[in-house]
Amino acid sequence: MPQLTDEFKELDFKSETYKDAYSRINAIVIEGEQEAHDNYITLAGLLPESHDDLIRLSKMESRHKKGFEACGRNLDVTPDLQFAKEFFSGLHQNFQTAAAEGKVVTCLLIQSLIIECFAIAAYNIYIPVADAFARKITEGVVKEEYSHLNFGEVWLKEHFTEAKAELELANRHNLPIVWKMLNKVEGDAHTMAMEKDALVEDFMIQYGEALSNIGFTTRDIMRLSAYGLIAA
Ligand code: PL3
Ligand code: FE2
Ligand code: FE2
Repeated sequence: MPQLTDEFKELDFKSETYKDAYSRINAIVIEGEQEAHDNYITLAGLLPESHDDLIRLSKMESRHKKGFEACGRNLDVTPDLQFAKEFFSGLHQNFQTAAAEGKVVTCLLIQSLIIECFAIAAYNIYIPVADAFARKITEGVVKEEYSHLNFGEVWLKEHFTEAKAELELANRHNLPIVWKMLNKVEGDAHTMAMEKDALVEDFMIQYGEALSNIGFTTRDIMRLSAYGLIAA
C-alpha cells in the first residue's frame, strides 16, 4: 500500500497528537474569522456606498466563526486563542494602520485578497482530510469565501488605475507575512495531513487569479509574487 494512503488511514481525530495540533489550527481559523468580521465592519465605515454589502459579509464571517467553534467542541478541543492572536498580529497591525489612514485599497488587499485567498487555500486542502462533521461545515464556509474574494476583486477592478500603485506597495508589505504565517503552521498542518507545498500552491493560484481579474498583467503578477519572497 502506498505511503500516503497509510498516513491518511492513520489519522485518528481523537488522538492527543491530532487534538494538540487542532487546538492551534482551530484557534487560527476562529481568530481569522473574527478578524475578517471586524475588518468588514471597518470597511463598511470606509466605503459608505458598499456599507450594506459589507455588513452582510461581516455577518457571514461571524457565522463561520461559530461553525469552526463547533468543530473544536465536536473533537473536545480547547482552541489556543492566545497563539492565534499572535499568529494574526502582523496582518492585524497593518490593517489597523491602513484603516486609520483611510487607505481603503490596502485594507481590501489585506482582507479580501490575502486573508480570503489564505482561507480558500486552507479550507480546500482541509476538506478531504477533515472529520465528517468539520468537512460539512468547511464545505459550506468555503463557498462563501469565494464571494468575499469576489467583492474585493470587483471593487479593485473598478478602481484599478488609481489603486495600482497602492496595491503594489501593500502586496510588498503583506505577502511576506503570509509566508511567515505558513511556516508557523507547517508542523501542525502536517499532523492534520495538510502539506505546506499544497497550501502555498493553492494560495498562489487563488491570489494570482485575483490579481489577474483586477487588471494586472502576467508580467505584473510574476513581479508581485516574487516580491513576496523578499523580507517585509
Ligand atoms: C476569512 O473569512 C477567514 C480567514 C481565516 C484564515 C484561515 C487561515 C488558516 C491557515 C491555517 C492552515 C490550516 C488550515 C486548516 C483549515 C481548518
Ligand atoms: Fe469566513
Ligand atoms: Fe471571508
